[in-house]
Amino acid sequence: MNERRTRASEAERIDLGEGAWLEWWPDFLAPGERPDAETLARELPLRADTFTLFGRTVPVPRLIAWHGDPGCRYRYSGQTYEPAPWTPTLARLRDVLTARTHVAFNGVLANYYRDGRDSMGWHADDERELGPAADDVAVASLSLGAPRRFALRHRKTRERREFALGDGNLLVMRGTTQRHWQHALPKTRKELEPRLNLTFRVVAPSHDPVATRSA
Ligand SMILES: O=C(O)CCC(=O)C(=O)O
Repeated sequence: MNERRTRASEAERIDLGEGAWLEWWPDFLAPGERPDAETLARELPLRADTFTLFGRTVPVPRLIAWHGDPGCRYRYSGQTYEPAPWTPTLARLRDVLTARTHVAFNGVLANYYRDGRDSMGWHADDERELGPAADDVAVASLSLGAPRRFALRHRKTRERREFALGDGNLLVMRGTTQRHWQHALPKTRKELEPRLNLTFRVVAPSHDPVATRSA
């Protein structure tokens, strides 16, 4: 990652009220800095998981890998993810993110969407172990590969915000966003190339984070 480059954009802060805000970096990674989504995906131990719905075993509609510092465990739908070590590319991206956002991320969830049928249901990343603070949970979502629509909705008012997340975009959810809003990556009928999304997080290493996301 070349820190000498002229940064293509700075963060735009989008205030959502109630202590929630977003940092939107449309060109967080300049074209020469972006790892190729497919090359990076091949380096990760992406796995196809299942979850149980009304007693049935259903495939999670995406592939997943969890990387992080030792002790940063992630538990999801009854499965515990021990962190795989940082790969050189993931570590480089983490360091760039930390330098620019001033948040010390220690884990990253990779979600690989093979095509438009892969998706993420409505959920909030509201596990109590996520930080850096209870009233400032930082989830930094870096997109690589095919563009996808990302939606946020307020839990009570149902107000919606949408973003077209493309290659090299960064959307950071901050403050109390996870408390008041949910987010999702809807399915689409469009013919799409794969997308790799990296959500960098701050996990308290001494706890077992318990995720509440839906598939
Ligand atoms: O792929 C995305 O943009 C969404 C990822 C997400 O919602 C999550 O990891 O919590």
